[in-house]
Amino acid sequence: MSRRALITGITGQDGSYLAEHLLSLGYQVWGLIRGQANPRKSRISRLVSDLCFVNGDLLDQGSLVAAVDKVQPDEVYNLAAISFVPMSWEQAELTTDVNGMGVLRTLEAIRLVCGLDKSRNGSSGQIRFYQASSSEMFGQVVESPQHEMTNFHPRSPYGVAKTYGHFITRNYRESFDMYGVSGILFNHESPRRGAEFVTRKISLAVAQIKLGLQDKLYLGNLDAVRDWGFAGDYVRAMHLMLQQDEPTDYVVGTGRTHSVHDAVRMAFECVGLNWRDHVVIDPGLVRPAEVETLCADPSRAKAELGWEPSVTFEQLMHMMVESDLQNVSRERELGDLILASSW
Ligand code: NDP
Ligand code: GDR
Repeated sequence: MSRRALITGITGQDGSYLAEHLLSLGYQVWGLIRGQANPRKSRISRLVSDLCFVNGDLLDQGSLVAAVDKVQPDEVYNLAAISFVPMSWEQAELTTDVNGMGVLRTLEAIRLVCGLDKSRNGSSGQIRFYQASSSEMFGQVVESPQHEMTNFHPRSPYGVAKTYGHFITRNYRESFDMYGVSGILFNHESPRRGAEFVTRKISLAVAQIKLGLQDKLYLGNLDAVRDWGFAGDYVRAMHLMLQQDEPTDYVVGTGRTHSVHDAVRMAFECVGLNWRDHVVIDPGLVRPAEVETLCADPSRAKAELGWEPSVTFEQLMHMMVESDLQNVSRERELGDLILASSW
């Protein structure tokens, strides 16, 4: 019988890539869907006939118990979150509830369902749990590059809530002998990235500017430095983490850094334009507490999982600009332009 995976956050960037990856490995893939007519279900429309769906919300404990009980998964990937950092200052309580308490609720749902089902006794009957932890937990860095033992100093309500999710996953592993791991993933992007995040905001604006639909791109801190990779590579690491004999946490990133400034320059170069003619700094887009620089040390993931990234940052920006040129051209023909982010 094929293995069964339950993915929360399946309509997000990572959920869509992970679903594709697990389907390609022969898994039966279930996605947790919330709301009545989820608008983002279109992101996985090409997969809909291959997927199964179950209703649930990370804010609702009962719905999670019912979902886990119905699906009886071998593996649960908790990718659901409010994932845009600036939003977490505007809706701090909601962010804490979804990104922090939501992890606890998912762990409790697994514990309850496993506890009720006597056939799940022993490690072979365990439901394995993956938590989407984040490099934002490092925040104001005390050492570089950052590895699994680096101390956390989160700089946003998002980072603080993710840190709770990280530690409660570790605590359930230690307290109840659950198979739970956290992937501390650094920024990863793709043509499916939400339009608020800086790489996609840039690639979309470059396409609109190239096609004469926009002239200026407003950005915040161009000096911020990140370790950016390709989302398709990172979901492979998530799956590998759950296949290890012993559960432990892993840092996943490329070990290479670029600034927002580099991203802007590369994206405009892709279409033969000079970024200086179009980019405007908007102080309103600078964050209340910025994470200035992050760089991964993925040595453990490379050594123990055999994981390697396959896409360079240059290739990633190129891929995103090409994709948005096609998207914007198509939308222009349909008279239905993709809305630029106001963030
Ligand atoms: P997205 O923002 O693209 O997707 C977030 C998903 O969470 C959506 O499917 C959304 O569903 C779902 N969601 C939000 N609130 C709830 C809720 N209350 N109940 C159930 N589902 C909910 O994020 P990514 O795919 O980029 O990221 C996946 C995870 O990885 C997130 O947890 C993020 O914080 C974390 N992460 C991401 C990194 C990155 O660089 N991408 C790096 C490190 C960590 P809906 O369609 O209903 O809104
Ligand atoms: P981040 O990603 O906050 O690192 O979180 P984002 O792309 O939003 O910001 C990266 C850096 O770019 C700077 N920046 C801008 N960012 C945005 N969005 N818009 C701008 O106009 C702009 N100008 C400069 C930011 O200040 C920041 O320094 C992402 C999310 O996916 C999280 O969920 C995840 O946990 C982390 O990556 C790892």
